[in-house]
Amino acid sequence: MTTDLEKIQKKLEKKLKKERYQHTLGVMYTAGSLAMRYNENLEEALTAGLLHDCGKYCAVKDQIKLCQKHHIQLTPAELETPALIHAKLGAYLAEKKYGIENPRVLDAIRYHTTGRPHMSMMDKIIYLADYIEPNRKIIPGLAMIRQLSFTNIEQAVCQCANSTLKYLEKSRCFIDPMTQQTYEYYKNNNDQIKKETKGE
Ligand code: DGI
Ligand code: FE
Ligand code: FE
Repeated sequence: MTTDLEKIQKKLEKKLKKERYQHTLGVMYTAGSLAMRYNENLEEALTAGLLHDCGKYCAVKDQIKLCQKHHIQLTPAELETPALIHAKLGAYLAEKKYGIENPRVLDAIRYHTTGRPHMSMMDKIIYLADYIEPNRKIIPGLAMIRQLSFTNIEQAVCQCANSTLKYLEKSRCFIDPMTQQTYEYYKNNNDQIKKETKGE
């Protein structure tokens, strides 16, 4: 591991609660494995995985205060759903406090919770690594998404978005339009690919 990554890791170990830190390491190594599989830059994937939840080092109330202090604009959806704020705040902190300049890494952190249409390979890797890392609680469909992540990343993103949406609907949570758009984009995309391979 490079000294940069080691330094960030030490800092995060101090800032994050034990479980969140364990999850963070799980996401880092899973992102690294996916980067190897899909020929993505390994160092960048490890960095994004390591920092993806750095915005979670404090309570939601303080996350909102930090956003106000640093003029980070929150959408109505984010204000409605505080669980979403750490992604945008995390991208800001990664840049300003951890010295990350690479826009691919910063975007992967920014969109790791909701996803987005037209995700880059780095976005997809972090989005999935967050969902499938080894410490995640086993839920129905997880084994399939874990396997798909390494065999068909487009389909894995679609299934992951679908499963998140179903869970949010069941729990009657407010759904960010971006979460919905991610699912719709990848569902249509995969339907299109299926049609093309069938020769329709
Ligand atoms: O930070 P983590 O716990 O590792 O995971 P995360 O950043 O993917 O997501 C945090 C939570 O946000 C997770 O329970 C799923 C949820 N989430 C994702 N999209 C939406 C959402 N919650 C609501 N209410 N609305 C959304 O659109
Ligand atoms: Fe997160
Ligand atoms: Fe996470």
